[in-house]
Amino acid sequence: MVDTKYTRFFNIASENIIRDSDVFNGYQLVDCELLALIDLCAEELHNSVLSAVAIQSDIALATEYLSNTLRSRKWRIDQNHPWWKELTAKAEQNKQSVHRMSMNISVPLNYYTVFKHIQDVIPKDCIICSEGANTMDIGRTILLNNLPRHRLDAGTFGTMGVGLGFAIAAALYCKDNAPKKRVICVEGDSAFGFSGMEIETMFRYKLPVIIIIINNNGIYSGFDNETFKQIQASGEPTQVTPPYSLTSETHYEKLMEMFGRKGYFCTTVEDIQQALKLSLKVMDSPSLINIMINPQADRKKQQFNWLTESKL
Ligand SMILES: Cc1ncc(C[n+]2csc(CCOP(=O)(O)OP(=O)(O)O)c2C)c(N)n1
Ligand SMILES: [Mg+2]
Repeated sequence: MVDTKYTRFFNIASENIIRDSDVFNGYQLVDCELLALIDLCAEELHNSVLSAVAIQSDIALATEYLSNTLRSRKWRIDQNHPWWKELTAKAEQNKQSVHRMSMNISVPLNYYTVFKHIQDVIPKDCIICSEGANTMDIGRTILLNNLPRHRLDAGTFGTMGVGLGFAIAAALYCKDNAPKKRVICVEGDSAFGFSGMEIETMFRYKLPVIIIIINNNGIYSGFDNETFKQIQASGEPTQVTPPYSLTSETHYEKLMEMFGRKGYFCTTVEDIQQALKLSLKVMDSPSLINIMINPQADRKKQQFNWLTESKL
């Protein structure tokens, strides 16, 4: 049962708004950019695009309510319906293309391969803090959470600079409440730059956060070493260096040496596995794993622009 005190239904004209006829015969509900949004925070409703149905609720309560209601109305999906067939075919296609990319271990690595091999090794109850553009967006789809309140990332407005602070707060929580739980902080190289010196705080408080930098020499993408050098040699650096590109192959892992420890610079899947294995043993300081990927690596092609376009 849904506790109506905590579940508020916005813009549902009547209890009967979701009928199978609405979904299947007209364009009323299907032909909109976002069919339904369920979110705990009222300010998130309609924040991205206008949704046909916006529900402020705990997701567990809302889905339970929806499935009970649909069941009581004996609503069912005809598995041969074109809408359902198209949806399942598309889901399968997506799964296969992600699988194909994540199995490609050729160097320089791509995002999907890196995340798959991180996901394979990290504890399933860890807290994941993450920020970046591609790093955060692709990471959300592969680095999964089984438990609630175990992901802290830059959220709707994508503000960079919050990742290490989040990781420190999460690690302090773990220290007192769940000493065996690990905090994994997955940062794009640009995102890391915003508050990277918080690593000093992690050393000071002996917090065993594992910082993983996904290094593509830039924001969304960058240049390989050679191209970057050529660009810089072509004129005044402030004029010729594109604002989205960062210094190529920066050895962020050397920050660890300021505190007398060693970080890891990884280019292959084996490097990543070894670095993670060793980092998971360290309990008295942060670890830093700097993973070089292909600076031109990109996300899987998106069909809908509204998934990625800026709202500002
Ligand atoms: C405070 C702030 N400044 C600037 C931005 C613009 N911005 C969005 S994502 C991003 C960094 C993305 O690059 P990176 O972290 O390297 O991730 P990548 O996409 O390369 O994987 C920046 C600077 C922002 N979101 N917040
Ligand atoms: Mg980057």
